[in-house]
This record gives sequence, structure tokens and C-alpha cells, in this order.
Amino acid sequence: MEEVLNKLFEAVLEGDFEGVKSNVQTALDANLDPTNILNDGMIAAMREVGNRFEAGDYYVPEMLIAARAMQSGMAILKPHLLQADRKSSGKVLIGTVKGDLHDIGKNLVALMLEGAGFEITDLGVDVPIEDFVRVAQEQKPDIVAMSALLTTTMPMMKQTINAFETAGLRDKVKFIVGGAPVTETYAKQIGADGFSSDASRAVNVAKSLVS
Ligand code: B1M
Repeated sequence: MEEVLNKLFEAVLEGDFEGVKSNVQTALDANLDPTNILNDGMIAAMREVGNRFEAGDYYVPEMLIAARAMQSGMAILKPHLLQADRKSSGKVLIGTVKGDLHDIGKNLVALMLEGAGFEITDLGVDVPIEDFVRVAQEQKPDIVAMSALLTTTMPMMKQTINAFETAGLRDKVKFIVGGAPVTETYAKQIGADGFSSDASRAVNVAKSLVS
């Protein structure tokens, strides 16, 4: 059991697409919990990629290839992570903030929320503040969910919340924020309604905000 997750971990680190796909499939065939496959095999590997980048052992191309390899595994894992809860829990508008291209965590949050019955509109990455505002005006979501992975892009979350205030929309939506450098304290400071450090907890936070 452990061995397949170790192989998956190594395959993500090496950006070995075929290795990632085959090890995800082997782990699923062995009835491993999809959440463990995700957390212990793939997210742990991305953390190690980050460590190697910080240490100067990996460069941007290696990060990118590892991210793409992880995404190839996610395509296989996705149906197994979706839960059976199908009644609509509410509408969520989600995106990675302006200037930020990281989308793996944001995609996971969207996936988990979708699995929990939320209707998702995903604006993608590098989302301009005006797009969050315009689409919120059009679609009237219950929740606006913002992801940021860079300390330099975190302030965009605050600016987006401010823009909702200016547009007279602030009291019509709840904001959830997250991403590796984001903390609960920061979320409170910028006036967000909810914070989560990971995708599964984001579901509980979202549910509590719409209930
Ligand atoms: Co970049 N990168 N990156 N990167 N990258 C980090 C974030 C970094 C921490 C690496 C490091 O130095 N250790 C560092 C940021 C430092 C900082 O600001 N403090 C960094 C840097 C510096 C950069 C560049 C500036 C590098 C450069 O060009 N010199 C550049 C910036 C580009 C840009 O965005 N403008 C850059 C580029 C890239 C790639 C494009 C190559 C690639 C992203 C590809 C992609 O996403 N499609 C990449 C990657 C892969 C990483 C690391 C290695 C992995 C990120 C990841 O996908 N993790 C990352 C290192 C790390 O995070 N330790 C790093 C797995 C993912 C599942 O976790 O996204 O944290 P995460 O999501 C989690 C939680 O955070 C949470 O749930 C998820 C799991 O359950 N969560 C939410 C996320 N969003 C949420 C929203 C919520 C709630 C929870 O509510 C709405």
C-alpha cells in the first residue's frame, strides 16, 4: 500500500506523467482512499517540489512539469473524489486572484465544493477584480471564493472585497479565502467571512456560511 504512494510521490516529483497515471490507477485498484492518494501521494510531492525550488534544486520548468504531471493524475482521481451529494447547496464563484497563475489548489477546492452540491463558476487564474464583480452581478453567487499562492498577490483579495463594497454587493455575498500563504488572521484582517487551509475544510466553511 505504502509502496504505491511512494512511487506516485516520486513520479510527481520527476514529472513522469505515465508513472503518475499508472500509480494513481494502481492505488485505486488496491482500494486506497482517494483522499489519501491525493494528500499523501500528490499534494505531499508538490510540497517537496516547493522545498526543492526554495533550496535552488528545482527551477520553474521542473515546478511546471510536476504540476502538469499531478494534473494528469487528478483527471483519473477526480470522479472518485466527487461525493454523491447532489442537492444544490448554493452558488460559488471561484478564481485565483489577479497576477497569480497557481490553480491546482483552487481546482481542488472547486472540485470538493462541486462534490458537496455547490454550483461552481470557475473564473480560472489571474482573474481581474472587475471580472469577479461583473460575474457576481450577473450570477448572484452565495459565495465568492478566492485563492492566492503568492505573498505578492494576497493583497488582491482585499482589493477584490473592497471593489464589492464599492459596487454595493458586499452584503450580498460571503467571501472565502485560502491558499498556502493565507492564514485565518489574514482572512479576518481583510474582512473575509471564511478561511480554510485545505479543500475539504473549505466545504465545511462554505456550508456553514450558506446555512
Ligand atoms: Co509557484 N510558488 N511560482 N509555481 N509554486 C509556490 C507557491 C512557492 C511557495 C514555491 C516556493 O518558493 N517554495 C513560491 C511562492 C513564495 C511566496 O510568495 N511566498 C512560488 C513562486 C515564487 C513562484 C514564481 C514567482 C516563480 C518564478 O517565476 N520565479 C511563479 C509565479 C507565477 C505566477 O503565479 N504569477 C511560480 C510559478 C509556478 C508554476 C506556474 C511553475 C507552478 C503552478 C502551476 C499550476 O498551478 N498550474 C508552480 C507551482 C507548482 C508551485 C508549488 C511548487 C506547488 C503549488 C501547488 O500546486 N501545490 C508551490 C510550493 C508550495 O505550495 N509549497 C509554489 C499543491 C496544491 C494542492 O496546494 O495550491 O497550496 P495549494 O492548495 C491547497 C491549500 O492552499 C488550499 O487547498 C489546497 C489543498 O487542499 N487552498 C485553498 C488553495 N486555495 C484555496 C482557496 C480556498 C480554500 C483553500 O478558499 C477559496
